[in-house]
Amino acid sequence: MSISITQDQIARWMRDGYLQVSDLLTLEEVRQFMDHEADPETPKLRNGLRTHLTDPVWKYLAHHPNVAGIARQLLDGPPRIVQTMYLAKAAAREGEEKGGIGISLHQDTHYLPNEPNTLMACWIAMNDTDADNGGLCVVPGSHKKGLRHTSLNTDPEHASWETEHTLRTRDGREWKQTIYSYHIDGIENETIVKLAVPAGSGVFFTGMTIHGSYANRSHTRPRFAFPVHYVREDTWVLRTDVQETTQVESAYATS
Ligand SMILES: O=C(O)CCC(=O)C(=O)O
Repeated sequence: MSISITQDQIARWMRDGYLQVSDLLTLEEVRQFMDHEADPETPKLRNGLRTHLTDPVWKYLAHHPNVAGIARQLLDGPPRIVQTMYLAKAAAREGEEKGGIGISLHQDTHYLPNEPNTLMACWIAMNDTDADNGGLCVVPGSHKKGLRHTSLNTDPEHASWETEHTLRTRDGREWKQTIYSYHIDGIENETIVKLAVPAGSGVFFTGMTIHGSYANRSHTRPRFAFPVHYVREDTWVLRTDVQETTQVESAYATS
């Protein structure tokens, strides 16, 4: 029997732009994923942001009825999988202040333009995560204030990158665009909520919700997370590398 969310949870999602849900995965499912990642054969199954097409364990998570089923409820329609990622952040080494660095506070719609904008994520904790080990941060209500102005991140607290992508509209217009590590200026510290998300629990957030993370400052605890990004089936994703989305096979368990 898969988990489904209540009207009250849907109202909170609409108000806050995110929703934390407990026990999406059992601890056994979390353990199976972590064992799989530790297997030296697993990297052969990698396929960039589309590893859910080539790795059966990633596929299982992206189609998981608790994850994709709740995405279906929140999107009010069938979800399609856009991308999957595994974000592992090492603990700080002895004598060092920080381990794995964070991802600057951003809105995913900047990274994954899509029309109509139905982009959402489910960020699943694969161990106990919180402010100390570089857990997920969100700015509640930020999804209601439009796409924010961005600059290139230069803070060593957060990763920095620039990648050129091809974008294509539904009617075939095509252009190149540099996608970079977006930094949103002017976010007030007190509006940032640092979430504590235990292993197997997850956070759903919209493509417009400002979120990100800071460096891992724990000297004993790494941080592991598996985000899956979905759009509703009527949506066109502009980036050609992830334009071909995947129909969810098991989401219908909750409908
Ligand atoms: O886990 C993190 O550090 C940030 C995750 C994130 O930005 C995302 O899943 O879109």
